[in-house]
Amino acid sequence: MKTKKITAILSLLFLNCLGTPPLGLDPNNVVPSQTLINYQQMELIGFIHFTVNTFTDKEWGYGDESPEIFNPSEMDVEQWAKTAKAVGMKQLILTAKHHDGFCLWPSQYTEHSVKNSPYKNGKGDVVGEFVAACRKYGLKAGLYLSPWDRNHKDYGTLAYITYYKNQLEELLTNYGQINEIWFDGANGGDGYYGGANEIRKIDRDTYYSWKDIVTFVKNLQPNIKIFSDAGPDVHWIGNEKGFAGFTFWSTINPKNLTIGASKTDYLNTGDPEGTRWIVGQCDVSIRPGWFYHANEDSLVKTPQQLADIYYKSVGRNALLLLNLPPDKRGLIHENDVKALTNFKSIIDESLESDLAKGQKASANNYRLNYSKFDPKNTIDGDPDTFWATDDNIFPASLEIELSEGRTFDRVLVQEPIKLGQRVSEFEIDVMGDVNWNTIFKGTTIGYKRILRIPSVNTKKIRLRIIKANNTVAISNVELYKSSTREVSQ
Ligand code: FUL
Repeated sequence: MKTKKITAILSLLFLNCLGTPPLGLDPNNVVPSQTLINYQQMELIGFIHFTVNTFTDKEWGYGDESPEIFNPSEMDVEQWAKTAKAVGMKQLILTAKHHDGFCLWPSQYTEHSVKNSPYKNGKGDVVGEFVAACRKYGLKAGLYLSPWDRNHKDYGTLAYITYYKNQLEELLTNYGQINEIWFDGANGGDGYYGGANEIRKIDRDTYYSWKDIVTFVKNLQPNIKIFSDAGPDVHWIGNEKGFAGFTFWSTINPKNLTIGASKTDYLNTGDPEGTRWIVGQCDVSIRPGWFYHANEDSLVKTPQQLADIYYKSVGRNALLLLNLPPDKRGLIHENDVKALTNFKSIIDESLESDLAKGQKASANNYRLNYSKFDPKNTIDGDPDTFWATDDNIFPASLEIELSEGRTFDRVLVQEPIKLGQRVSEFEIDVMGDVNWNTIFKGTTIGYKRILRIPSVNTKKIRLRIIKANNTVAISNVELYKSSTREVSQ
């Protein structure tokens, strides 16, 4: 023990002499910006799909709809924000324009918009009302502007790109701060196109000049997060079921990505060799369709299904973007609200009381034996403090001893991602009568990993990190007993 202390003091002096920050731990080469860390911390966000499709009962409008049909009877944008807030969402993203080209704001560049609808006698601006409601309820606002436009006569030519940029400029200058812009990958095909009624194909790699559009957007809103299946800030998870891969890296290689044509498997797992930090986002609708259809009122996902999706997205180091499509009244339907309320109670009950907090934590090693890296930091409830080992300690083993035997079936683990994502293989053991039993074998952790394990009663649990791409650092370990209303997976 004495020698350990002396070594620690000598190392401290040595580091200080070198001028290295005392007791530092070097970050990985690829780390997220603070803006992306803040973004990831939102965890749960919502999507609002609402347009002419809501009134025509379609998923993809052809682009020939009359604006006259856009006529919500009890429109209440604040109900969307209140519903999102109540379930714990931190942001909403609205389809300002879907593939049909109909604009929910009175764009000066087209007649295909709310300004020619009966809604508020053409004086309405759903984007403006939406942004105001988000602000009022403390939510960030995001906008979806479909690159594909089945209404516009120039779609497929350069003139349309100018139109698209003009629309981006309207949206990103007239409504204050927009936290996210969503570029969908669906592109080109048949449409109205100003009456041409034909098929138009575009070259996904070159048509939009995405690089220019990204620069254009960032010039208008430097803090905005750009979503697409190629990032550059947030990327699609590769499916519309809301599931990130069992292994999921927040790092990825942009060279392997093309907006509208990235490989879905690659998006679903990320890339341990990735050269850029791009946050993963899992989009899924609470109903089978993205838009409201009365015949899907009985097909709203159950609270248990939503909880499963939550564990496979937020619980796998990604964000969950859950779609809540308003109906013809302009309201999120009662069935959806009910499912959301119950989903929230289930998650709250399941992750309510952390059995590890304030118990005893020890490790086979901690960096320089210095308190900044003490294993206790994993159970202090503070996500900014962490346990770290000396270099090249594998397995790194963290043990939590509970004051009495406790039953739990959820283990939440976090890495301090400001240092990068490191862990690629870990195991969870619990102490049986005499021996440790391995109850879970995992791969990645990242910002947050929530493991669903068979219910176990024990006094001791151990997290063993077997492989990582750098020195092990873990910020948080929490233990929970799930709600009886949750179906264990
Ligand atoms: C897809 C679109 O085609 C759907 O209509 C929906 O907007 C979904 C979120 O993205 O690619």
